[in-house]
Amino acid sequence: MKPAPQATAGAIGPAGRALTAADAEALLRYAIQPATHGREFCLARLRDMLRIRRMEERCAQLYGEGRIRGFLHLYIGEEAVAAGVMPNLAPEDNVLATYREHGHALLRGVPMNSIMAEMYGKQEGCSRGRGGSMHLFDRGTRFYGGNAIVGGGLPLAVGLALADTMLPRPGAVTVCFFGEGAVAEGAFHESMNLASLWRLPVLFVCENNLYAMGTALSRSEAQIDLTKKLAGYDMPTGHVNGMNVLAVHDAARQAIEQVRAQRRPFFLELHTYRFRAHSMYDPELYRDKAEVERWKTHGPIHSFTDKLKAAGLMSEADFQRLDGEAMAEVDAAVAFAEAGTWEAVADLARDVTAA
Ligand SMILES: Cc1ncc(C[n+]2csc(CCOP(=O)(O)OP(=O)(O)O)c2C)c(N)n1
Ligand SMILES: [Mg+2]
Repeated sequence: MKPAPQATAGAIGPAGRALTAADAEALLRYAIQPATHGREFCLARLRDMLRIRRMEERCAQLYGEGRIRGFLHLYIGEEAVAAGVMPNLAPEDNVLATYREHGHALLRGVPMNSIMAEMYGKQEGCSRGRGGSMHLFDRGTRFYGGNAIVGGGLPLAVGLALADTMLPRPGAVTVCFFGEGAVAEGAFHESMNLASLWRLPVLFVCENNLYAMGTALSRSEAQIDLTKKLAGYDMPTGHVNGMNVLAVHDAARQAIEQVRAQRRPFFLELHTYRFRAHSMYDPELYRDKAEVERWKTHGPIHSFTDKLKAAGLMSEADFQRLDGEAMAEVDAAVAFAEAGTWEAVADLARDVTAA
């Protein structure tokens, strides 16, 4: 059978060597063309990113105050990835992500109230307070986690897509977000092989933020052009600037249309960067402050805001309105979580089974 065409929308990125500062600049210069997408669409994407950003900034604050405990991995800096991919999905599609999944859950439609209550460990949370930050889960929106295991979502995505193929649920697509650190896992290679061999409708979205905890990709992988790894699995690939919400959207739309129509997987690599530490316990000794600052100058929210204003599609008043709405939603979610209830001690063994 003739191989599927490769995604070409903004296909740029490093090839087989460490990402240099010049590469990063080239990635980030990829043109944003808001006018072709229209004012309402662009404002909706900005709103999506602001909702994630304001929610997570408050989570960081609440963590410092001891209101949220356990692990907390922030997506700040990477919002354009979830905000670009998610609008392309239909209600019947499945979504999986990692422990850095607050933004994915939110944009998939999990209410901010139930996300915040889950962060607190309250039983009004989407996982009844038993999952916490890393295990957001919501059957209603087909958001199948949240997974603390690196690469853990990949075999689950293959299983969901296999079920959709066998039931069948024609037309349904599974989208699995994961970090570039997962490519070092055996489960990654097993999942890519089976998804391609069995022609399963999965979009694999690799969020390449260049680091897996403190390990730079170029220190752990012989081949850092990740799309090349997929040649071994005969899987079509694309890669695009993950700091540009419109570039992400267009590449994801093309990829999802292809997965939906051809019923075979696609690997989409998005070049992005996290602005915060890996988790709340990370002294960040593995990267220069200057590198972080350089990426911050291309932050997905303010660079998009600047472009929208320059294109005459948005005023400062529009921005303030969107931002104010996001902050009000966060205030309400925190109040909801604070007023939530702890699970009764008598219930603790519920759903626990022993063979
Ligand atoms: C199987 C497994 N090995 C190791 C860990 C410890 N660990 C947690 S996060 C992480 C780094 C993963 O990096 P990446 O996949 O790039 O995602 P990012 O955190 O950058 O979003 C590691 C090694 C784990 N959770 N699971
Ligand atoms: Mg990473």
